[in-house]
Amino acid sequence: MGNKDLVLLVLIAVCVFEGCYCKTVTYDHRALVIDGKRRVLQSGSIHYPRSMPEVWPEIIRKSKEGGLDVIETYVFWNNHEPVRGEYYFEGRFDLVRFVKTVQEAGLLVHLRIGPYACAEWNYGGFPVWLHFIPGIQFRTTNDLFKNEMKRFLAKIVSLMKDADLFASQGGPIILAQVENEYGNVEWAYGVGGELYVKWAAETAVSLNTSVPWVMCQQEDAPDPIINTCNGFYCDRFTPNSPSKPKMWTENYSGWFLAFGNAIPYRPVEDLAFSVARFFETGGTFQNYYMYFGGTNFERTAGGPLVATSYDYDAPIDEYGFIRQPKWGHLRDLHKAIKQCEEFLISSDPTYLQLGKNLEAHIYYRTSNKCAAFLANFDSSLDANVTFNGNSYFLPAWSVSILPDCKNVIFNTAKVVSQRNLHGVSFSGTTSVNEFSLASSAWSWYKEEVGVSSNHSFIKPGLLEQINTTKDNSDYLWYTTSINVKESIAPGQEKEAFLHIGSLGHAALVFVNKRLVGFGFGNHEDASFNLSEKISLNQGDNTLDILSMMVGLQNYGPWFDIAGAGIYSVILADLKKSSKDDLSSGVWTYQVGVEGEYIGLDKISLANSSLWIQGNRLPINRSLIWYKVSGCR
Ligand SMILES: *[C@@H]1O[C@H](CO)[C@@H](O)[C@H](O)[C@H]1NC(C)=O
Ligand SMILES: *[C@@H]1O[C@H](CO)[C@@H](O)[C@H](O)[C@H]1NC(C)=O
Ligand SMILES: *[C@@H]1O[C@H](CO)[C@@H](O)[C@H](O)[C@H]1NC(C)=O
Ligand SMILES: *[C@@H]1O[C@H](CO)[C@@H](O)[C@H](O)[C@H]1NC(C)=O
Ligand SMILES: *[C@@H]1O[C@H](CO)[C@@H](O)[C@H](O)[C@H]1NC(C)=O
Ligand SMILES: *[C@@H]1O[C@H](CO)[C@@H](O)[C@H](O)[C@H]1NC(C)=O
Ligand SMILES: *[C@@H]1O[C@H](CO)[C@@H](O)[C@H](O)[C@H]1NC(C)=O
Ligand SMILES: CC(=O)N[C@H]1CO[C@H](CO)[C@@H](O)[C@@H]1O
Repeated sequence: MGNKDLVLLVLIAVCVFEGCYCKTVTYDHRALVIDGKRRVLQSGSIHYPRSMPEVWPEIIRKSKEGGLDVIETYVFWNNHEPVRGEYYFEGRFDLVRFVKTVQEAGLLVHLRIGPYACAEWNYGGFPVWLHFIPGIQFRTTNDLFKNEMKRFLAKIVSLMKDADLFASQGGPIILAQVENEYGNVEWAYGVGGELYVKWAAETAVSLNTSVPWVMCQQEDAPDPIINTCNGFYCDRFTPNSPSKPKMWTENYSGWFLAFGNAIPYRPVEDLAFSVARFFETGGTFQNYYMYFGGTNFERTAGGPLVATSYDYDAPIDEYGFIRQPKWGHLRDLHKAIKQCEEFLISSDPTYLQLGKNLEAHIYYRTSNKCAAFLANFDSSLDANVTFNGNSYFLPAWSVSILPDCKNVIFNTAKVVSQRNLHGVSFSGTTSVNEFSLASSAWSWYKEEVGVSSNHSFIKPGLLEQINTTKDNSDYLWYTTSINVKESIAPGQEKEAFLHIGSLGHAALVFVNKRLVGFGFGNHEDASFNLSEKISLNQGDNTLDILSMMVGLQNYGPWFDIAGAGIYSVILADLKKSSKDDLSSGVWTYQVGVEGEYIGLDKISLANSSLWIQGNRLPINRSLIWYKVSGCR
């Protein structure tokens, strides 16, 4: 009796002294190894600035109930350091609070520090001031860039260390990422790119986080960095060393929405199939991109033309509601895989061919105790297979999970999870989230066409848009005048063609303050040409072009210098077949539109009389701001 008390006392003392949650995180060829034990982990992406801190606990709780073990997030450099050396970690950008919220829910964290994020986020998460450091080249072996990147990596690592958030400190962070999908673009950076990968790996390791680092989509990730797979399917992926586990860091639950594209949808049967196949073929860590997508608030959406909704057809929808049957079917899948965990971590899978496009993978704990995955990867033919002396029906494109090599507890194609949770029937985008769109609810403000003398400046030639706006606004006015010298009979107009070339993303063209054209690119290629027949008066005519960006480009080789805005304006005379290149003429510019200078987007002006209200909304004029507020 007395002895037992003593033992208990000693144990408690050790816990208090060392911290009960101290964790070591390493890896071997099968899995991440946490406190000496291999783990099978389900992870999901939730980006903290895409929702409010007030709702983080609820979203994380729903993720845990959905069977996740790990929450993954990027870190968003541009918002954390809006001015060089001035850091911001408040509100939606309170990274420490987010990581602690995950910890309080009892989940783990994969922190993708980058600092390149991509993420359909403005400029891929790079601060725009970086672009204006003379001589800088992003994501290659350029000292100016490397110094800034290293400084930010170190800043985030020390922020996490100071709050005791790494696993070794008793915190939830078990994994960190440096760079992001660089392997997809490395070819464009030549030898500089290869050296940069080595440098990024060494720099990350030198920060001594005590957790493993990963590089996703990076075949040449140097040891000890784990190279991981991103994609719709990752079952055929193998890491670049037999000492590294097979990990999937971006499994697309759907896709992001871009203006002009269809609303993305990925059936849960296919998503579940891809996940089950991954664990069947040796995977032990998988992350849904996204598990909760949320909203691109303010001007955080990337470009070109990424929408403000980042719903992603994810298991938790943009508003934090569970999306069925996706959430429930995946929860059931996670439970089934969890039941196989002890088998999955005990051995490599044994492969068995069961027929054409039919196979089994078996995980043995002992010679007669096993778990099995049976797969039919034929996209249209159902099948019956015989396994272990029993017959099983396998629908096309499906995996069955047998935690005892005998009983099927889950098949990816059989969705039994309820269709909705609230007793409200809805499909796709949810009706519960709609608010009144009655025209009487709206108010508006009419924007003047063209520059105002208060904010304009004059320059020869056409200016590149990002260099000019420094991303302080999506809008740039390009204004010039066209002088028609020849005499035109009274009441007549001269007809001409206006050819405009733009790097993107959209433009409205006005001649003598009247709208004559609208051009736009798309998410894949933001550039476009616009040709319009226009009518001119004798003497001076005004030409006003409102060039618009929708998010700074966030992806692709050298995306940071792709540029935007108008680069060519040519006036072609219909009769004389002569051309007048206005590109090198004198232009008047204005960064931003009047409504932005007034502050129409500010909540403080929500009830201002600047906003006009009435039953008849102006619907056919060129430049109108509209405002509505509502509650669900
Ligand atoms: C934009 O500015 C950067 C940095 O000042 C410069 O290197 C680049 O050439 C400019 N690009 C254009 C298209 O003017
Ligand atoms: C690395 O960090 C751990 C704790 O996180 C600490 O114990 C160790 O001394 C550090 N090593 C170096 C070389 O800084
Ligand atoms: C599978 O077996 C069941 C029961 O014997 C039978 O009804 C079904 O037609 C078979 N399906 C296929 C695709 O062979
Ligand atoms: C322009 O400046 C004048 C004088 O300072 C001011 O009265 C006017 O409101 C300004 N207009 C805009 C659009 O800012
Ligand atoms: C626009 O026109 C130029 C010159 O004719 C051409 O080189 C370019 O490919 C065109 N761009 C698009 C997006 O059509
Ligand atoms: C605007 O008016 C509404 C309704 O009267 C009120 O609830 C809200 O607080 C006001 N907003 C501001 C910024 O004054
Ligand atoms: C908008 O204006 C154009 C040109 O003035 C006209 O052809 C069109 O019918 C109008 N549309 C609506 C919905 O009023
Ligand atoms: C690795 C991989 O499969 N990447 C795919 C991710 O999704 C995009 C969009 O469909 C594909 O183009 C990539 O090939």
